[in-house]
Amino acid sequence: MFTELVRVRSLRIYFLLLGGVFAGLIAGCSAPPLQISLEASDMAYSVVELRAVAGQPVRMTFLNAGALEHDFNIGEIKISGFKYVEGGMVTHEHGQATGTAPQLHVMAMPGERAVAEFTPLRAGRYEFFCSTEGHEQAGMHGTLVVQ
Ligand SMILES: [Cu+2]
Repeated sequence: MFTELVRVRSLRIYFLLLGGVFAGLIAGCSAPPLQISLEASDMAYSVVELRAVAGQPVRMTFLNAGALEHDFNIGEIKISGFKYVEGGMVTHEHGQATGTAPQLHVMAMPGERAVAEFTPLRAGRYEFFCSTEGHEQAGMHGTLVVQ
C-alpha cells in the first residue's frame, strides 16, 4: 500500500519532469531573439540601418546617450508581441511631429536605456525616426530592413 503510493508519486514526478523537458524543447524550437541596438545622442542615431527577419523576434536595446528626450518610431509596421524587457515608458507624449501615434515606439529618458522585444511580421523597408520635435529633420531617421 505504502510502496504503491510512493510509486504513484514518483511516476507523477517523472511525468512532471518529462513535461518540463518537452516544454523546454518546444521553447527551444522557436528562434532566439535577434539582438539589435541603437544609440541616440543629441542629435543623431548611431546607425542609419537596422536589420531584422520577418517572423523572428527582435530584442532591441535603445540607449539614450544624449541630454534630450529621444525615441524610436516606425509609423506603419505589422508587429506582434511588443513588450519592454527593461526600462521604457508605455505612456509619454509622442507623435507630436507626425500627429499620429506610431505603431512601433521605443523610448528612453536621457542617460537611460530601454530594451524592448517585438516580432516584425512582414518583409519590407521601414523608415524609423525620432518623434521629438525637430529631431527627424535634424537627421534622426533611418531604415529598418526586414528580410
Ligand atoms: Cu531625438
